[in-house]
Amino acid sequence: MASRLRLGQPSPNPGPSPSPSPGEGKIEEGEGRKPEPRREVTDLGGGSEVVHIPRFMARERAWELFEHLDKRIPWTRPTIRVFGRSVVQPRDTCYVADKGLTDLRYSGHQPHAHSWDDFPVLKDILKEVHEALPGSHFNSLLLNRYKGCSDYVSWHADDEPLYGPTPEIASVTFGCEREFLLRKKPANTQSQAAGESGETARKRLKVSAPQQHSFLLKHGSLLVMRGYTQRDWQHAVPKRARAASTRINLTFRHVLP
Ligand SMILES: O=C(O)CCC(=O)C(=O)O
Repeated sequence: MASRLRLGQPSPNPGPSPSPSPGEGKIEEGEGRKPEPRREVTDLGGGSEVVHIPRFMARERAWELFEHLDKRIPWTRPTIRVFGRSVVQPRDTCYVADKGLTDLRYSGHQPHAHSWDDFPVLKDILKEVHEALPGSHFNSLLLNRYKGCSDYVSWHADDEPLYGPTPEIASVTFGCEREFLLRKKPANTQSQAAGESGETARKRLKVSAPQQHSFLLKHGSLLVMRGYTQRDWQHAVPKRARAASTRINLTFRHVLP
């Protein structure tokens, strides 16, 4: 199908503009502006927070973007190191970043940093994300493509030092909806370092199972992790038998200068 994407066109649903002052937030009928999409804020405690905007982007525009990204992004499926073994990463990926930033490296893999200038569409989406999240300044983007139910991302935190202690990570979903899980990092990391599993440590210490949250990330949604979420929590997109079609996910991040 030919892409009907009109580059540089403003979104029909551009999201909220910079923070309203007190009393300014209410949208009056007849003003000709669309109401801001609903935001669900989950306080995870301890200075960690998740903001979920299920209808961040209008459906039709999100499908146009899906088609475009699916075809035009130079997706690769790299080999990474997990627990000392080389494995093919269970999803496609691509990385885009400002010039001159510290290189990203994860699981023994250093992705090539493409230029934003090669992908005007990604610049448009970045602009919309910045408008929805006043004060944010994302300068890099990790894209993921899950080609079906067997593609996934396992439990991890984006706690690399290049993102700093309290990174804000904004994640936009296109296509097949998938479950996104968050679980509290095990309290006793020392016993794990000593070779004891989290489960064994929990039993020995009579600690209950970690707190967990689940979000259904739908087509056109935005999910933001903030504060100490990367320090104190892990996240995952598990395999799901019913998630048969492709999902594309864009995670915008700020690499420290
Ligand atoms: O696909 C997602 O929603 C999450 C991706 C993710 O966890 C990551 O890129 O670190």
